[in-house]
Amino acid sequence: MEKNTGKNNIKTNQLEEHLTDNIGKILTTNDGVPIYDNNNSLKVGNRGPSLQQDHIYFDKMMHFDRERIPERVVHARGSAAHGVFEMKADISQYTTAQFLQMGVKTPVFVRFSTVAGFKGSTDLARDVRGFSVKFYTEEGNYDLVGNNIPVFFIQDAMNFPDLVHAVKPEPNKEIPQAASAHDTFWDFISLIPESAHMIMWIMSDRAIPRSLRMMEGFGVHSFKLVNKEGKGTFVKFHWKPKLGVHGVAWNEAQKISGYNSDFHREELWENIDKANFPQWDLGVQLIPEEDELKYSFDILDPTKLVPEELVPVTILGTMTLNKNPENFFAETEQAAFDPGRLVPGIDVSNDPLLQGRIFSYMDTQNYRLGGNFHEIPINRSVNQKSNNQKDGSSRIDILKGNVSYFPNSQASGCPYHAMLKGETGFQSHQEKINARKVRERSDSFADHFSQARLFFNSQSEIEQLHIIKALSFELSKVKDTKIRERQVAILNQIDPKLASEVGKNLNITPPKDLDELTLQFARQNHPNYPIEGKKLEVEKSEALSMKVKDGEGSIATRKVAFLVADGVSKKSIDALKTILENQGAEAVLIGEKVGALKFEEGETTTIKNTYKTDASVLYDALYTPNGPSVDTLYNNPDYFEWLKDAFMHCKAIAFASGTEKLIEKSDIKVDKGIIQEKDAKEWTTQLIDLMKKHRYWQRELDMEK
Ligand code: HDE
Repeated sequence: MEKNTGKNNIKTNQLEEHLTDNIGKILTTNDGVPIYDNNNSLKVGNRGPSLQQDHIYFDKMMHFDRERIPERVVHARGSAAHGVFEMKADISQYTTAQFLQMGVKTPVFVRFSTVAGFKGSTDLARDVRGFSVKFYTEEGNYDLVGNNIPVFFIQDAMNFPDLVHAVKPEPNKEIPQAASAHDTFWDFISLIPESAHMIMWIMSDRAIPRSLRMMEGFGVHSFKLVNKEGKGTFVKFHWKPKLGVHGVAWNEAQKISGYNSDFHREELWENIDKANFPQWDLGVQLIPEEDELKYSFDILDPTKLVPEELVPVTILGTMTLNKNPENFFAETEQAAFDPGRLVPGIDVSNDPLLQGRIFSYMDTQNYRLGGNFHEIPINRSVNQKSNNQKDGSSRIDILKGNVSYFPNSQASGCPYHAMLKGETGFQSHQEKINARKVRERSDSFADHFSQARLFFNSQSEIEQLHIIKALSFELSKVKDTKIRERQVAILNQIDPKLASEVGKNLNITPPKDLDELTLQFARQNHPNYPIEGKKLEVEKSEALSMKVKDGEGSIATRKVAFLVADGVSKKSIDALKTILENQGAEAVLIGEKVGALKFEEGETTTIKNTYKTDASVLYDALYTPNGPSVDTLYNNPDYFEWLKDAFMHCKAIAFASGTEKLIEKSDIKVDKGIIQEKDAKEWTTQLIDLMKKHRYWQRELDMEK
């Protein structure tokens, strides 16, 4: 077998061999024939009909007519980047996987996505985010196709097409786009109580991330690591972002969708471009095979997580995204992820959702990209493939010789399989199974509410409030009152306070028991439903909350809007700008118009962003410097709109001395999130500390009272 050399080194990306540009080149047809005139089709006379013999026109137009491939049914909207994963721990006792050995650096391609929306939909939809990582390992490609939420809606792949049909735009009118707040979604969810845990996550701020760079990632299912003795260990994969986990406010998300529906995509691109390379630590929870049945939940059930208090996360290494794609279509659109792309040393568990995924992804890629999709540069393994396949649509590699079968003698028995020469290759974990063939669901999957409750109990006060508000928003948009009631009955099984708060907003008194229809559905899987679950080992789990602990957090890559107008004091700007920049944050001047801005001191600078082109929802904090600009801003209604939104979204808002009349005229109420230079010498430190906590959420709690 031809193997790549240079173990432990990042290999030349396969893409580079295929990169081209057109600088200095003549325009040609796809067959390389130079084109004389690229403006005019061939006609009979310069006003006459066009001719069918115009092969130059056909060459161009036929390609254009085929420039779209089917978009992914789910996860259609995505953005991606290249990077590297570096292993910094020794887990050789658990796995033989080459890329998981200490010190190995492996190139990766990572695609983030929303699930429900079409390819052109907004980034800020309330939705799960896909977090797919393709590791180009020396033993072939390994894909960890995960999400930013550690559990899933359903337990068996059989229900997946129905879940997706329910959340997608309703099929009669194709409305609403990229939204779960509609009847068919909640109809399905309210009949499937196993979705309760996932629903809590999706209604939390995890589903409206501040940035793709500020999300956790999870493999969701239990997988297996396999060592050289063939022993398996269950494993759950986690990605922990170095920038922390943060969300935006729901009202803010809706506004960002209007101001910049590419918000996440753009800021991922820009940060990589500016060398602010996002990083995640890869962590694992390892569960010995002997402990498979030890817990109150079934580790094969994808609607359950393993609390970190029970099995801590061990950090293995770090992934850095350091290069933007050169071409969206060739790379991001044609990237084919598949949880069945496994390498020796990693195997699947029997999670019925994962088992179903193994089929679906390959099938999808064959349909979307054709039977030789693995030859497309972004999908190629860095370990040369060598097998007997030669044919199929859009075949690129040309295999020499007359042999396309195994075993053969004509090609000296090549390619041979590993066992023939005692080499290593992929071997499935040899699990022993002795059971009947059935279409059934294990009763160990029947506890639908304990972990939903664990999640709710583990949230801070503001996070709980956001879940209540999100559920109230979504269910208010549902027109069928029966669906609303069915769902509130489910919420009541999770937590009576949650159900009564949501109920109040919907004018519903929470029903004590689950609805008959919900029970009917659950009993199809578990005839004795409801089944008393085992007591959960923990009542709270700190890792489930996004709350930033005191003394932690970072403001790196955060954007602070400096609200200015002609005459602003440069000194007042510089008082904060350098301090922010030293912490890795960015100061952006927002002016009344693009072009030159005059400072009080006489110099000028260039304004690129204005009160009208941007909005406060696109920034993490605001600052108003002083100078004669204050009088201009006093009469600018857009300025006050910026303040109002930032205040509503619980952002830190700072004011230089001499800007007090602006605060007085505004709608904002001075609280601990409003930082005034006149109040304290260390006002800049106060601002930074507040920004590290991401938001001054107490403001929202106070407004509720
Ligand atoms: Fe997927 N999923 N999925 N999914 N999924 C797809 O594959 C599917 C599930 C996830 O960036 C599709 O290439 C089934 C869980 C991500 O290109 C499709 C089931 C998790 C991506 C598909 C699930 C995911 C996909 C659509 C239930 C988290 C984006 C296009 C059995 C662990 C990959 C494609 C990318 C994409 C099927 C459930 C994550 C249709 C049948 C659970 C991140 O094949």
